[in-house]
Amino acid sequence: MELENALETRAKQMFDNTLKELSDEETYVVLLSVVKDLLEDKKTIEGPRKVYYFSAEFLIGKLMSNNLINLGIRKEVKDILEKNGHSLGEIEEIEAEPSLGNGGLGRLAACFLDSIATLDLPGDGVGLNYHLGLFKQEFKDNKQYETPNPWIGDYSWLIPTNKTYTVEYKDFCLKSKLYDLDVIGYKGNKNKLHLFDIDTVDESIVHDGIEFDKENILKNLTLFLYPDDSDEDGRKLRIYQQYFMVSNGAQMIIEDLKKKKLPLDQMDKYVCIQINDTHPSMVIPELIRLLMKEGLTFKTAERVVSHTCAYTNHTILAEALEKWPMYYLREIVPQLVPIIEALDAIAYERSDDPKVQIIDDNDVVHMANMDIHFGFSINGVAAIHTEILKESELKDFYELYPKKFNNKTNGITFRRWLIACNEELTEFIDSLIGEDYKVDADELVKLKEYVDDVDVLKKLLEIKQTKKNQLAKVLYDKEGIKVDPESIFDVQVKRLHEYKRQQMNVLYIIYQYLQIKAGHLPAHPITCIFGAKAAPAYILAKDIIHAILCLQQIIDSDPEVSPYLKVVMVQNYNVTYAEHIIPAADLSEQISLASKEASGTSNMKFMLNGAVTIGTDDGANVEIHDLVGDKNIYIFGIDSDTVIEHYAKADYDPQKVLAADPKLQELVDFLVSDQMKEVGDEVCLNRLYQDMTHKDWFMALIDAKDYIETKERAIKDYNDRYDWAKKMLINISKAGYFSSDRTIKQYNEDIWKLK
Ligand code: 26V
Repeated sequence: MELENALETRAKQMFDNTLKELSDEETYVVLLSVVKDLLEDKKTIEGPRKVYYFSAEFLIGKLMSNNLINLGIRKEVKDILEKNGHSLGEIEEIEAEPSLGNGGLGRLAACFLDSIATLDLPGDGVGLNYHLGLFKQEFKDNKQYETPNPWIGDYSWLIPTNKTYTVEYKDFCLKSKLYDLDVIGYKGNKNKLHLFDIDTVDESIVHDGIEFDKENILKNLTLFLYPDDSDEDGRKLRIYQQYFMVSNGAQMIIEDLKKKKLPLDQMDKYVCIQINDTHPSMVIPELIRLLMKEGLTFKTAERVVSHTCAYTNHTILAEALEKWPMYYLREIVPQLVPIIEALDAIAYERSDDPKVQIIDDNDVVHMANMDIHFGFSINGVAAIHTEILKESELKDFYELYPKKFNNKTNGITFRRWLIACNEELTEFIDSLIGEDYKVDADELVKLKEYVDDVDVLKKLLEIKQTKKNQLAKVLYDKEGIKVDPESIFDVQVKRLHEYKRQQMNVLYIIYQYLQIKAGHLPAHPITCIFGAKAAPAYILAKDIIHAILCLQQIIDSDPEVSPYLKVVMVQNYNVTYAEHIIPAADLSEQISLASKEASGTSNMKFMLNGAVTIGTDDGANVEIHDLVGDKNIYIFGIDSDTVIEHYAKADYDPQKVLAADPKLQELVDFLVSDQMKEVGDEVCLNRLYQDMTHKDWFMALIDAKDYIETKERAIKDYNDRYDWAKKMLINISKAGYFSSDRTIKQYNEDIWKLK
């Protein structure tokens, strides 16, 4: 009643109308305003020590449904709105999605904030308020185009604050403005996500898609996430952004300690900074610099900062580990240069091995190396990933600092990836095992009791069908594409990268297409669903998108094939899309080249929603495999040791693989067939063909045969519906381990030690 009154009163105040008479847009605004007030009233989590999660990305997604769930009022709000002629689902859709992340790394940061608050731990996020986020993706002529993705309207969850700091660059200073977002724990108290910004950003400088003047820092600093760094100005802008983020965050932390009259030379007692990948690494020299300005000696500042900062590594791809030429830093943040040089000298005293140097012989700063020398903890994000770091990628560091290394297998918040996105499954699980699993995810194992219960299995299949029907409608509404909801929904959604091997899935589609054309129908009709953005300057990734879209067109216009095979690549895959797609998936494609996917997190989301994984023994797939057993996952491909050996010996040659397998050659040749060229761009298709047949750096061809055979087996198995439902149930029952509540408990016990 109270809530209904609050909504009615606000409707009157804001729109001089009753809830019933409001448009959906107005209803959203009223609801937003009331919920923001409820959040404001919540207690801020406090404690003797606080973690600050520094991250260039927070892929928070739309916030309404999550906030309602965590406030414990979603059902009530839904009923009130329904009574007044509104659908909560439709109102939630109105919110613009902030795209403040690229993929897994940014989404992980958002899941972590949810879990930190849910566990009642004091912990805030520190990041940037990108006005246009990551680009919005559109397809035209079977190609990706990028456009801006504005998300901050007149009404948003952002809370403007009075906090402002001065950030110094070589040639000018910027005054920051801080916006906060409340992060509410599940039925609990709140923390904050701090997003720094400047007042002078000017969205009107963007033209021709996402082009803008990269040198005009005053106008562009917080325009986009990860501006195109294929040119020097883009790379420099990234340094401007990163320094802005860390300097503001560091100043805020010091200000807070001073306000509380806590001794700065014991900062590590009160504060822990988690450095999410290398983007915030400059926080180390910046904190030292600021503490020295506060009167600490370099030695004390270096010691206290080394005990405050912890680093998470999210990739072993060398090209993704940031290295900044010293002359960039001299040009942009010269005040950090003497500090980085002093840190490099200390590191050199500890080891003169060039592989662990901070500044290399070409005067380039290796950010990860600085984190490892001057952070007290280094963690990987899945068991196999951490082992690879210790045994090969960071071996020399591991020998130097064995105690600093630890593993924290990633996790996902069940509040968003089950409760919010799959109400039907949530209600069913509640009815079987109660609701305790929502705060203690391991409780899901209780579902195993039902593995032979035909009624339960039947209901599970029914729920999956419901989610598939819902997705079919979304695909029709958003893309104008009709899919058969009775077909197998085979899904690969993730950033487009060669190591993730969407191109291998392309080869499977070609295989299936040619089979059907030859009169061999698949065991069950298949819909291959893709979602992926390619970095604007990543040519080959764009070529792969092009190949997928060309296949989509060819198959669509072939009535002989389309009843059995369908390809759908959705435009602008984002968190909201994921919330529709993941609950509807039958098969979860996790087919990275073994050793290259640090963890993956969509694999966990699919599993929790009852999809069965087809994948390599890579990242967290290894742990999923261990938990569900061989019968409930489809594993294929060479293992990580073999991959690492191939790289070490430099002996992988795609030509050899093709020479030994003429059928595979036929599939690859299709990429440059007349049929493809008729609908596609010859230059793109030839480039992809050349790369695949002469380079294939991520070894798609070596695993292609095994992948196709394994997938065929999965598709056959799908037809034994009860046996498949058992696989689904086992996957759900074992997903508890992948709750980010577990991950955060481990971060807290081993690294942060907050309570
Ligand atoms: C970044 C870049 C930057 C430009 C060159 C190509 C490239 C390739 C990969 C990356 C990834 C950077 C770090 C990252 O996003 N890692 C992801 O982190 C997730 C959360 O831990 C994890 O689940 C994914 O496996 C991992 O790829």
